[in-house]
Amino acid sequence: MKDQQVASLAAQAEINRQLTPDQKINILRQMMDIRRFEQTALKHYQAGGDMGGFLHLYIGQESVAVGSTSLCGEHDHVITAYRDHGHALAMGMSMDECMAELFGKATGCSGGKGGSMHFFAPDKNFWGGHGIVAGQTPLGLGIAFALKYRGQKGCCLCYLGDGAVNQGVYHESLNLASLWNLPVVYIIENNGYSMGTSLARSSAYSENLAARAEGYGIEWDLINGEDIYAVRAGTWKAIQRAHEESRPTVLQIDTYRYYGHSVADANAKKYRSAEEIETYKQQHDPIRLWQQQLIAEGVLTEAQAAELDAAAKARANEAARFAAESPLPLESDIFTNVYYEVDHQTPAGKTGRHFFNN
Ligand SMILES: Cc1ncc(C[n+]2csc(CCOP(=O)(O)OP(=O)(O)O)c2C)c(N)n1
Ligand SMILES: [Mg+2]
Repeated sequence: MKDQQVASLAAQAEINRQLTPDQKINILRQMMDIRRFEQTALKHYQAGGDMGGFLHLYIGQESVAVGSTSLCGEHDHVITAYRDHGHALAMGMSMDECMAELFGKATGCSGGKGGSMHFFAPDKNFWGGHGIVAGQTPLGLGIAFALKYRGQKGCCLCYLGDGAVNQGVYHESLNLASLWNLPVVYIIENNGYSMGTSLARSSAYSENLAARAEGYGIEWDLINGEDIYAVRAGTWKAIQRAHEESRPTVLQIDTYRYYGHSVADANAKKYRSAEEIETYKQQHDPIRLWQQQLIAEGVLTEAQAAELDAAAKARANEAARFAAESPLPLESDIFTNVYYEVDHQTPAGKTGRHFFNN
C-alpha cells in the first residue's frame, strides 16, 4: 500500500475538492451501512436457519465500491462478481430487499431465488452479482457496447478480483474493449487472495496486475484502496476517459478482506496469519481512516460518527426483521423469473428446450 502522502495529494484532485461536507459524510454513511448490513447478515447466517448457500463478505473493502460508485452519473453502470453486497447497496439498493434476498424471501430483490451472489437492480444501473469467476467481464463489455451503440455518454464499471485476472475471458474482453473503443472500466479489487491462494502464488508479475492492460494498448493505474480520495481521483480519470474518448481503462485498487473467502471458509486463518488480519484492521481500515479524515477536516465530530454508526446498525437490524417476517416465494412461482423463454411462453419455453433444437 502506498503511504498517506498519496492520500493528501489525491485530496487535492479537482473531483475531491468539489465534494461538499454532506457528500463526504454520505460516503462514510454508505460504508457504515455496508459493514453493519454484512455484520448483521453474518450473525443470522451463523445462528443457522435463516440463510442458506454462500455468503461472501465485503468487510474491509467498502471504500472501493463506495468511492468509485460515488462518481456514477445517469448512464454509468455497475457489474461485479459474487462479493456483491457492497456494490449493490452503494448503487442505491435498499437493505430490506437485499437482506430479504439473503433470507430467500419473496420480498428479496431477486424474489428470494438468487441469494447472496445474485443481487440485481437494473433500474439502479446495477447488473449483479455473478458467480462464475470473471463471468461478469464480457457482460460488462456488453453493457459498454450497448452504451456506445445507443450514443449514451456513460460507462460500465466492471469489478473483478485479483484471481479473476487469470481467466481467459477477461483477456478476450480486454482485447475487444480496446479494439472497439468501448467505455468500460475494469476495476481489479486486489484483496491479496483468491479463496485460500495468495496473490504471489496465483499470478505472474503479481507486483502489478493492471499493467497487463499494456498488451492491449489500454491505460492503467494503481490505486491505494484504503483512501477514499485516491479511489475517487483514480476512478474519475478512468470514467472521464470512457465518457470523453470512449476508451477503456484497467484500475488495480489494493484492498483487504477481513473474513474468509466465504463464511464457509474453514481455513480463513490457515493461509494468512491472525497478525496480518489484525494489522489491516488496526492500521488500514477504510472506514476508520475516512472517519478520522473527516474529523481532522472539521466536517464531523466523534459523536456524530457514533450516531451514524448506530443508525446503520439499527437499519440493518430492521432489515433483518423485515426479512424474517417476509413470506417465502410461492411454490407455484418456482419457474418464473428464471428463464425469459418460460416467462414469455416462447416455443422453447413451452417445450423446455431452451438451448437445443432437438
Ligand atoms: C470459473 C470459476 N472457477 C472457479 C470458481 C471457484 N471460485 C470462486 S471464487 C474463487 C476465487 C476468486 O478470487 P478473486 O478473483 O481474487 O476474488 P475475491 O474472492 O478475492 O473477491 C474461485 C476460484 C468459480 N466460481 N468460477
Ligand atoms: Mg481476491
